[in-house]
Amino acid sequence: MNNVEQTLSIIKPDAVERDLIEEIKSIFLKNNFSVKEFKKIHLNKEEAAEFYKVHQSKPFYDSLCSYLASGPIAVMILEGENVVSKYRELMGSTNPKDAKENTLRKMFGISIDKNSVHGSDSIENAKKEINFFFKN
Ligand code: IDP
Ligand code: MG
Repeated sequence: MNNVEQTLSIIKPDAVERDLIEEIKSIFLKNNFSVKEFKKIHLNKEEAAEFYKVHQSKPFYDSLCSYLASGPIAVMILEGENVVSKYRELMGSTNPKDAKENTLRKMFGISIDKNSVHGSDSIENAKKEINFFFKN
């Protein structure tokens, strides 16, 4: 297989709260993404701020970090051919209102902040984000 990549997926608090982990995981498997690592954790605010520090200059940074730390999340390493861009496509637009049919954010997202899933936006950031959650 060519271009086998890994990316980081987070099922955010709004989706964990609605018991959507298994449903979203089954969609990953249908899309031929394999789940290499999986853990459910609850970040504190400082950890969330560290994870999202690329957004520190944005007006919504503080609420974004509070939100990610507001409840348990499910974190996964997904692996597959071109998985970084394929998973971004499967997630859909940041704002669920703009997301296309059959994307995760269209199906499950509530609002731009409670948009159910996170995915790395490049191979380089995928490496950093995987390391953030799964370094040992
Ligand atoms: P992405 O998750 O589609 O990569 P980013 O621009 O990286 O989108 O933003 C990170 C997260 O910050 C988004 O998933 C969303 O939850 C939140 N966010 C982005 N833009 C806004 C906004 O304008 N208001 C509130 N939250 C936002
Ligand atoms: Mg992003």
